[in-house]
Amino acid sequence: MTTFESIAPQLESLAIEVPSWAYGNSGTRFKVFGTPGTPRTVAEKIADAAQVHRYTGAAPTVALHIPWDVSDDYAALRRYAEGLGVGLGTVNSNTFQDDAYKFGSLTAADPAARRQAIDHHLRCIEIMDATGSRDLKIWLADGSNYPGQNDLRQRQDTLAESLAEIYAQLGDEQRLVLEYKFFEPAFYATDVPDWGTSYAHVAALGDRATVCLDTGHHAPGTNIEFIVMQLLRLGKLGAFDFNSRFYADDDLIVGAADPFQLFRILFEVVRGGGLDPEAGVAFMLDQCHNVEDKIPGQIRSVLNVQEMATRALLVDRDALAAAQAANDVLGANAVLMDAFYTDVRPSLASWRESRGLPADPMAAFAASGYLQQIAADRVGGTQAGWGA
Ligand code: AOS
Ligand code: ZN
Ligand code: ZN
Repeated sequence: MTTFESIAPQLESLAIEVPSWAYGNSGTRFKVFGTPGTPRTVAEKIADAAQVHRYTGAAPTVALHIPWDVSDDYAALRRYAEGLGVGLGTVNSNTFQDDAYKFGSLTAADPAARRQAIDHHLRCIEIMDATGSRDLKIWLADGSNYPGQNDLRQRQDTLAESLAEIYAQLGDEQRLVLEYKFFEPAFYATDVPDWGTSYAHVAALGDRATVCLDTGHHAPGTNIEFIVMQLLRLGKLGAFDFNSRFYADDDLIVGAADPFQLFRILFEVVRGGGLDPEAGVAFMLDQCHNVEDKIPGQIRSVLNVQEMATRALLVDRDALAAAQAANDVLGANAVLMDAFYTDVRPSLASWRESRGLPADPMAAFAASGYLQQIAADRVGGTQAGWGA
C-alpha cells in the first residue's frame, strides 16, 4: 500500500508550464468569441498566467509563442515575469502563418522560404538567450494535400539539414524539442507525422534534441502511454503538450475527455522516472479556451494533471510487480484500477493548505475578484487571440 504522505515529496517537484496563448481569445474557423478582460499584450498574458501559479503553486513558468508574443526587450520581459513570481519557459517557433510557407518551411524546396524559416528559429534562440528559456519547441505545419504533390523523401532530407543548422546554434544548456502531429493542416502527408519520425530526427541531431508529445496529435485509439514508455526508455521524451480531444486536435482541457487515459500516461511517466527533474521532461499545457473563462480553465487543467499524477504515484508498484511476475492478469489490473479510483482530492486539499496554498484553488481564484478587475481595467486596445 502506497500512502499519500510517502508520495507527496514527488508532487512538490511536478511543475506544469502554461502557454501564453491560452489567455488570448480562441475559437474555430466559424467564430472567435471575445471576453472582457482578455489580455492585449504579452505582459497582460503573463500577469494572467501568474494567477494560475499563485493559486496552484504548480505552474511556475509560461511558454511563449514567437511572433505572437512580441517584445522589444525580452530580458526586461523576463524580469517583469519574475517580479510576478513566474519564469519564461519554452519558446515555440511559428512557421505556419506567413505566405512564404505555403509549400513548407524547414522542409521547403524553395531556398528562400527555407532560409526564412531557419532564420526565424535562429531569432528564437536569441530570444531564449534573453529570456533564460531552456527549450526551443518546433511544430511544423509542413506537408502536402495530394499524393505526388511533394517528394516525400527529399523533404525529410531537407528537414534534417535545416534542423542541423538550428541545432548547431543552441547554447550548451538549451534544447531543441520536435513536436509531431498526424494531420492538419496537411491532409495527405505531414512531414513530421509521428513519434518515430520525430525520434529519427532528434536522434540524428544529438543529446540536446528530444521529442514533444502532444496528447491531441494521434489517431483515435492510439495507445499513447506506449509511446510515452518508449520515448522515456530511449531517453528522448523532452516535453508534453497536454490537452484533451474528443475528435481531432481539439485542444480542450487536459483530463476532460478521458481521465483514465491521462492516468495511464502519467503512470508510464512515473514508471519511467519522468517525474524526476533530471529526466528533463517539460509538462506543458497546449490548450485553447473557446467558451470557458481562460484563467479558471488553466487552473482546472493544472489541477487535473496534479490529481492524476497523484493517483499514478499511488499505484502500489511492489504489488503490481508481484502480480505481473505471477501472470496474475486480473490481480495486476486491479492494482492499477485501485489507484485510478482513489479520490485524492481531500489529501491534496490538506497538502496544499500545509504549503500555504488554498485548499480549493478554483474557489479561491473565483473569490479573488481578479476576472472582474481585469474586465474593468482592460478597456481599449486589441484583445490577443490565438495567432495574433
Ligand atoms: C499544433 O497543432 C501544435 O499543437 C503546436 O504546439 C502549436 O504551436 C500550438 O498548438 C499553438 O497553437
Ligand atoms: Zn502542441
Ligand atoms: Zn496541436
